[in-house]
Amino acid sequence: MTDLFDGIERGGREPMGEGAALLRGFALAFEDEVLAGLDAVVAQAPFRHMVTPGGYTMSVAMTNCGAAGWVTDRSGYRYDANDPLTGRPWPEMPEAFRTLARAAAAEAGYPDFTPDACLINRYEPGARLSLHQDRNERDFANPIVSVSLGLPATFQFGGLQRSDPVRRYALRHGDVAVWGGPSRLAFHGVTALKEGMHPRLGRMRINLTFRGAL
Ligand code: MD3
Ligand code: FE
Repeated sequence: MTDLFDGIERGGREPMGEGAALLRGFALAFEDEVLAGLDAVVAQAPFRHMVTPGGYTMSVAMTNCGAAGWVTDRSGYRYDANDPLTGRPWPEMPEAFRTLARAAAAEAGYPDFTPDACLINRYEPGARLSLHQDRNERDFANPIVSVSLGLPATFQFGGLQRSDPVRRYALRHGDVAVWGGPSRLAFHGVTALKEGMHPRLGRMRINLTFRGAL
């Protein structure tokens, strides 16, 4: 960790919690390759609104790439090697995705991160993700790397109990957050996306979350 300076680390790094770091604009250097990779993935595995075990259809549309993908349906949450829509393996993780995730993790102090799953979330205005923990992965020693693209969102970051107070952060196009150590199991969520138009992505926000799931 670099020195703290008025709560903001040098080099555009902001500490969020122990083991977590927000790398402002880190993905901008990879922008064209990442957007091309996104198009390739979505052509093979389209965005869809999954259903929670409780029977609610999620407002966030999702797809995946990599060896495993996160899915939910009436039977529960899990990682699956196959896309339930097609019955075929999820698309391969684009090289630019893997390179970006590894570079961000290393920058945040996790030099050996090799993601095997990338969950891709698409938010249109009004879509939200309520407060939750990510605990379907086998080994919580791996960090999670999150890349924000398109419209800005308000990210809520709490503690290890749902009732803990949350802090809010604006996540903008190109921001990358890395969550490891004690932050790995923190409750977090995204408030309803505001209306807007992004020059590259239009009326949406895309979030890539890279995980070591297997
Ligand atoms: C903190 N996605 O996919 S990214 C998710 O913006 C998810 O789409 C949000 O929460 C999004 O599960 C937030 C930031 C994030 C992702 C995973 C975390 C923060 C995290 C896991 C542990 C702690
Ligand atoms: Fe999450």
